[in-house]
Amino acid sequence: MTPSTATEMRYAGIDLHPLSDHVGAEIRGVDIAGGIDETLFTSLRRALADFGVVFFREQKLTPEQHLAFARRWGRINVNRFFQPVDGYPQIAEVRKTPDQAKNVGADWHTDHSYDKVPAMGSILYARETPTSGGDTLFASMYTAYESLPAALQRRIAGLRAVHSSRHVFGPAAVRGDEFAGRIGNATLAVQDATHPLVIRHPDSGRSALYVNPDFTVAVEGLPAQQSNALLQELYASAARPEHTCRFEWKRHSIAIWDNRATWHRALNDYPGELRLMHRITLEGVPLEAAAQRS
Ligand SMILES: O=C(O)CCC(=O)C(=O)O
Ligand SMILES: [Fe+2]
Repeated sequence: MTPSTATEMRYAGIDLHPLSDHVGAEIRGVDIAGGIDETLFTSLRRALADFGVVFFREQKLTPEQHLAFARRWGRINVNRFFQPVDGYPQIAEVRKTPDQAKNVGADWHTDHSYDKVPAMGSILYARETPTSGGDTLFASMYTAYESLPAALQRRIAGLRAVHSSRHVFGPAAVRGDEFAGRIGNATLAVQDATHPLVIRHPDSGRSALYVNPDFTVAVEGLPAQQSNALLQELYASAARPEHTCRFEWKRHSIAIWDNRATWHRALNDYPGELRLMHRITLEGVPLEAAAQRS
């Protein structure tokens, strides 16, 4: 069997265009609102498992159709901090208006890693995009792990890290009024959780790095200085361009990503313009440590 035949069988019914070697693929020829049969959905699941994030373009969706698509993937998780869309408590609004300077998700992160059972992923839909800019970057946490020197892989095997929402969404977070109306419920930012630094991905079984600059606050059991130095080393390595892809949104583009396999970061390079996204988040499962190599 030629590789292309194998690829065609693995992704039956979809036209897949990778954005980079390791992460991100655009899927063409799928009409989400028109309905997705089981064969097609199996191919989409495989594409997401293989690429960590997949993108579709020109999908005209009502909030109900966005919700129906999300329910195909799993149970919906309601984020407590994001402003919901009017009339749709399960859909979070990710908005930046022309007068606002800061955007949401500007630094590399994995959503909800502060939860004991972190969200599986999100489905982000572009309702309004700026004339240019506002791309989102994604990084593969599989290659972030696999590319680490063996000695560093051994060093982090078995370690756990503390993740928190307090310093980002809590009352003490220095936000001024900049995020008023966009981020709220500061008093609910009480979640801390610990997770392995290297997880066994619950679906693929592959080892993935699971720390991120926004929400990881410390490596358990290490003095602060060592913990910070280790995290900074891992972040610098993970964010290397060869682990990333970049998606240029157009109105009605939609992405689904897996938080256990990727990081993401939203670029803020469209001053004076509106960008409005709708996000539905999916429930995940508890995360286990990757098996340690002997
Ligand atoms: O606006 C984006 O591209 C992503 C923002 C973000 O971090 C999120 O929705 O989780
Ligand atoms: Fe995010």
